[in-house]
Amino acid sequence: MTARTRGAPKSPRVRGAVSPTLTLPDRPIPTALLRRRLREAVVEDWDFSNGRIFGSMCTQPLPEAVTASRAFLTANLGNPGLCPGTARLEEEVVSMLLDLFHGPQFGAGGWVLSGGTEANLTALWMARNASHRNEVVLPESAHFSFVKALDLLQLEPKWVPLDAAGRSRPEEVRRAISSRTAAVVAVAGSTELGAVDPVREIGEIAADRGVPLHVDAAFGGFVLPWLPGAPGFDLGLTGVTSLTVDPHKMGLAPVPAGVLLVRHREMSGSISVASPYLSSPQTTGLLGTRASSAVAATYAALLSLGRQGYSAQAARTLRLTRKLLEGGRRWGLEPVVEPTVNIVAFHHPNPMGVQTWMLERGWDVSSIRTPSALRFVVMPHASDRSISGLLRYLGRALERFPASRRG
Ligand code: 0PR
Repeated sequence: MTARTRGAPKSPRVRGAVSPTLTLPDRPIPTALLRRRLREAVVEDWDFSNGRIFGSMCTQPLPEAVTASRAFLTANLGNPGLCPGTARLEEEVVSMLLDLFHGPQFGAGGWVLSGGTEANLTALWMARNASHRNEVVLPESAHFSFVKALDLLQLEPKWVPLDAAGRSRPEEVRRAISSRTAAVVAVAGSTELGAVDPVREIGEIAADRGVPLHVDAAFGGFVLPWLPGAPGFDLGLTGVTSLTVDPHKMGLAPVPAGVLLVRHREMSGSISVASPYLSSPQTTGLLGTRASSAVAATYAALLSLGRQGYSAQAARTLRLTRKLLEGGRRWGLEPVVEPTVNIVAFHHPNPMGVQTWMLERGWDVSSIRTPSALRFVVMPHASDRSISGLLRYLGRALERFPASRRG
């Protein structure tokens, strides 16, 4: 991996806006020129190799997973008849993950998708169509992919307030469920704080009321199984009917790769449509063309790491998270919650000030608005060295933007 340089942040570009001087050339441009342009662009993008990215849930993927992804770049699982090899790998991936996340031995299913957004949308889509109901009970910590899904599916949110540790409150969930509830959502590793909802209690409530419970473990799914004493969150718990887990986050597959697992395979019947001119009479899910590369990459990541590899990775990133936590405390920073997974957030009155100052010096950190806080995701590309560097720069940033302790 080449080390990439980066300059000061550029002024934000409007997404989708194009330069009026760019037109499709009449003739092919020389390959050398094309490649130079691509090289110029690729070095502008941030790279994980120097361990300075702390605001992203993506990371440097496993080399074997990248190789696998490249080998399947031109295959399209959207037409499974042409891709029996990918279809078999997808079944094996789903089978391994159902085993890891304690799915039932018979009748369960799942798909490799493009990421957490598609998995969460698909779960709510199935729940809505199967129930003909129009409300979803979800914690205030739910990722914004749910806001998109609710909008697209025309579902009404019933927001559940969080406890002091940033977790959904089971009693509030119970109160919010009604005869209009299509699904309940719980999060295992929330985007902002890494909080894990009390899925066991929420699952019992959901089962008792006869509504499906979808667990978003997009981030936590490849960490929590290996943390001693971590709360339960998966299909082994009563009431949990579906689960999102993202290989392209802590799973070490390249982007894009998400997985949706379902307790009952027939749940997908409500979102299947006829596809008479394809090799299969029915197609399930949102996308038509599907990247076989995501399946191959996930397969390769799972088999290259195994339980031992993921366990070691979870232990290492948690150790680095604690190092950052202790260092932050030494600078007078107070964590918003004690970290459960490899995410830590510190109260700060002006996180954007710190974020911008750090960005100008080549460090990517992120922030939260409520409560006002600096946020760090300690991904596998972080190292002891990069955490020490981060703390050094953070100390300097805090001289300019002091932290005020919470009263
Ligand atoms: N569920 C949870 C708990 C998530 O944290 C995320 C994404 C999703 C679902 C959606 O997953 P996809 O983005 O794969 O569809 N969390 C990250 C976030 O919003 C994704 C991300 C990462 C976005 C890096 C931007 C970025 O620079 O922070």
